[in-house]
Amino acid sequence: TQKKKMSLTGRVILGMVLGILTGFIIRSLFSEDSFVHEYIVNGLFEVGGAIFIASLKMLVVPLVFVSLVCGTSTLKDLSTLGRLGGKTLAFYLATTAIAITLALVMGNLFQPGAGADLSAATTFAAKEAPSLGQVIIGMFPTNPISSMANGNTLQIIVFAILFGIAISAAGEAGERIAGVFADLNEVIMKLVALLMHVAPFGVFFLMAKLFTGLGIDAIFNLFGYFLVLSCTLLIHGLVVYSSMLKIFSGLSPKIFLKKMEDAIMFAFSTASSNATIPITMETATKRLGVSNRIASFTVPLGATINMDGTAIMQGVATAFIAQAFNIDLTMSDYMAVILTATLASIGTAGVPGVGLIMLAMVLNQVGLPVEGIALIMGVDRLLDMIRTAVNITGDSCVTCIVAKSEGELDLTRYHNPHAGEKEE
Ligand code: DAS
Repeated sequence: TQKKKMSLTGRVILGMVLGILTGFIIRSLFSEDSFVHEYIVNGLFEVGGAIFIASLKMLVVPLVFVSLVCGTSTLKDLSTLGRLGGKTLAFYLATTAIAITLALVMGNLFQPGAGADLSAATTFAAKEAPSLGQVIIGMFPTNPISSMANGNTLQIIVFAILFGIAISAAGEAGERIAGVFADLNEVIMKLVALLMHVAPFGVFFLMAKLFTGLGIDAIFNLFGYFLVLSCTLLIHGLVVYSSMLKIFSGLSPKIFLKKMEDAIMFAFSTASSNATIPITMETATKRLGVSNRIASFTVPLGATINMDGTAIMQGVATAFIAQAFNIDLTMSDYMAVILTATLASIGTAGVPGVGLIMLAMVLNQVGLPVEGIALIMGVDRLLDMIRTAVNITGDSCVTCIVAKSEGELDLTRYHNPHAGEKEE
């Protein structure tokens, strides 16, 4: 699967490059009213791209509901794990909110999308974004089925968290339902994986259509996006987590990052937090000395609901797309983005590419053109690998902090550089 995964990465990048080249060739060789523009660009490319975007959006509702119910239903009987659950959730939400705020600051500081002015490239009319008060009130569903029918993901997230908690408190009946949701989760992640296989074609159509209408400068803005996003991910992964470890647990960040190497490489190459769970668990217990009771709760929960790297992508991408389409976001828009992206990153299951699916919801929430996703699709696979490594590093960092605060971290093992190596 390792080779296949890399070839998928290669195929997505190939789709992007061929799409851009095709767009430039058509733009320079054929006039607007030619047959090629009429039937290929506004026909095949438009339809192909629209179908791909629609299939991304199609997954948001089932993916968010099922993966989140799974994540929260792992909270076994709440009373004993109340303190543990509260602490873990508080740290996960705090690190994600820090991540998205950092991303918005960097996105506005370096303005990667400024000057791209792609508003000409699409007819998308930005919706009037709701005020923060409306966003918070609007988070609570009056009818969860209509929330799903209307794709109101914030309401689905709130309902899924409550439903998951009820499952964990419902004894045997809850256990049976939790099993059903675990199987559903498997199936839906398979659906995401299948969709990722057509991503190269979808990216080709989207980029070809987009770059038929655009000049070369839009590409330079893409590099700006890539640079700002990867720098923000590195700052968060290295600086924020190290300071948190130091402040909240007094543990050495150097030892932590050294021992996290394998898990980080695995997350990077698979671009999947879920696939990395066994490695993250192994690292947390055998190498960092966290008790199994803590790690078995915080790691799977983190892989499902703690996505700092993804939230960072959503913050930078939102700023980039707003700049590229010349749409000014107000302060309450940014607050809505922080709230939505923090909650959306909760609903992102840990499989390749789902962060992008959630981005569609964040963009919708603030009335930005979802078509803007086409701009960043091509480089997303690479960035997905980096942000997934950040995601699992955040999960392990909070795992160590919570374990230390519960007196369930074996310090001798933590400081032993060879702990966990080739243990039988
Ligand atoms: N690749 C996802 C993960 O496994 C995150 C994302 O798609 O943003 O964490």
